[in-house]
Amino acid sequence: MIVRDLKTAENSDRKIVDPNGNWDSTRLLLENDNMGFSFHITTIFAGADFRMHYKNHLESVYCISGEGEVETLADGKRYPIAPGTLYILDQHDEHRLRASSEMKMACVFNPPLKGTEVHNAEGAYELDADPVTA
Ligand code: 9YT
Repeated sequence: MIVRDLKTAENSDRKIVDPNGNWDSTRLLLENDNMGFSFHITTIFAGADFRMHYKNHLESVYCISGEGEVETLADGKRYPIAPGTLYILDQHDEHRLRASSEMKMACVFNPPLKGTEVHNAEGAYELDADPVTA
C-alpha cells in the first residue's frame, strides 16, 4: 500500500506551478506508482480564464470547493462548476475554464502523468516528461 498526504506533497517536487499563472497541481499519484492513472489536487486561481486541450490524455475533474464554469469549445456549451460537480473529458474535449473564485479540484488522468508536465502551446500535456520521484 502507498500512503501520502497533501501537505507533505505540497512541500515537495510533486507541486507544479503553472508558468502561465492559472493553477497549481500537487500530483499525489503518478505513473511510477503503476496504478494506470494519476491523481492530483489542483488549485485554479480566482479569475483564471484559460483553454486546455488534452489530446493525449483523458481527464476527470471533481470540484471540492469554489465556483466557476467550464465550456466545451466545439459546441459552446457552458456548465457551471460548484462543490460536488464532476466534469469528464471523455472526448479529449477542447475546453475553457473560468474560475469566479479559487477552486480546489481533484483530477484524475489516464494515461497517468509522469509528474512535471505543464501545458504546451495547444493546452495539452506531452506524453514524454521528466518523472517525479519524491
Ligand atoms: C482542471 C485542470 O485541468 N487544471 C489544469 C491542471 C491539471 N488538472 C493538473 O495538471 O492537475
